[in-house]
Amino acid sequence: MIGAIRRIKYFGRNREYTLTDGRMDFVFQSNESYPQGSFVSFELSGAVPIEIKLLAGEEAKQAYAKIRESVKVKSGPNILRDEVTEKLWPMLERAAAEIATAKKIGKPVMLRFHGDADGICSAFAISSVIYCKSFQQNSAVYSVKDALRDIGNFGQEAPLVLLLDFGSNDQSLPALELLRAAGIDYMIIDHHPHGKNKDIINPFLITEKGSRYTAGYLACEIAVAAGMDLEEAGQLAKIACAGDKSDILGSGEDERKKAMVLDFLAAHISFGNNIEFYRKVMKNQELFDSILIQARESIDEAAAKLRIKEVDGPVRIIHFSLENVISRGEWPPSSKITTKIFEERNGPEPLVVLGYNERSIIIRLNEAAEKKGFSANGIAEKLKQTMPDFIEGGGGHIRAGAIRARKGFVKEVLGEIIRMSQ
Ligand SMILES: [Mn+2]
Repeated sequence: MIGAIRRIKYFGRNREYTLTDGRMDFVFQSNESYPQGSFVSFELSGAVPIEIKLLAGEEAKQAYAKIRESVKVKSGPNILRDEVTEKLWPMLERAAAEIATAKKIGKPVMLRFHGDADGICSAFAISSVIYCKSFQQNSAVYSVKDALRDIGNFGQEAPLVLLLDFGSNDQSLPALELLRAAGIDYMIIDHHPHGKNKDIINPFLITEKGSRYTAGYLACEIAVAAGMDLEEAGQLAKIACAGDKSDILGSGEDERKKAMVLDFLAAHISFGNNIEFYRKVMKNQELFDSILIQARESIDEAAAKLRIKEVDGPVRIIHFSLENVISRGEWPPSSKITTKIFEERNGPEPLVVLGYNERSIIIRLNEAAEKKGFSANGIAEKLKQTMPDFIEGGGGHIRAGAIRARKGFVKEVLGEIIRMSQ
């Protein structure tokens, strides 16, 4: 027969193994070493092994496929049904089946989640259906260094590595190739524009407006299919969407507060296995409230220090340097301060708000400006064409986006945006 080693208990030098063939469990004892999550062909007489053989390569793959067939997941999508999520569903369902299978066979799972509210919600969702090790990732790239660490962390066991809310870009490819070479499966659940890699779970494979379907939302759909409570997942997905300013689930003030607290925590705790701490904070009302107050106060304080300039025209432009009020990677981030000023100044007249630091310009604009034909991603695209030497990247949505300029050229780019808007 064929099965997977799903659990190991140690008794002195002896071990008790639990095997599953997908339908039934078998228990046997042995002092031989079989890694958790590995596949074996076996013959038992009661609890006594007659023959156990570790399977590798093609045989292991077949054994995996056979067990996966026996795994059932809930059909969906359950949290949000629209044209995009219907098309995404086969991908999400496959992901749920992989996770449910990993759980069934005791395959170790490792999460790397992006260090913001959306990334944290993704990790909350997945870790609610399967035990995982989890690490916060503050870079948008899965680096060779990360991959080597992950390969090193699991000796004989081949884990499933999940990258949440990052990793679709081409810069992550060399590291992913290393994982493959080491026989480690990975899954990328992301909603950032992707490069050559199509072996990802990413709404950009379906639509150009993919970023609205945040990683946290996707992870919640997957988790529901793999057994997470639907109501709980629906709430979590709303926080993820609030964090990334997506309106697909109609997130409200309560979710925005929670997202703000998660963003604040992630900015202060740079990386490590802190998902349980984040969970604790969310359940401790007193701690939560005081963090929320601090998070908001520090944004207000930073906003009060700005020297704001205005340019009147068909759209009013408000711009300010963030350089003296932020420090890179720390709270409050440029985006939150710019949003704060935008919210203070927003009204019925067309308005574009530009907050800039050394390398980037954050853009926020209102509905009236949108009606006049302005869009943050449109401005970014235009600049990429008109001043390619000055621009490193940029994009976003209609009403919110950012542009990365080459060092020393931010002022020129800012000037060009103002000219464009006159
Ligand atoms: Mn995100």
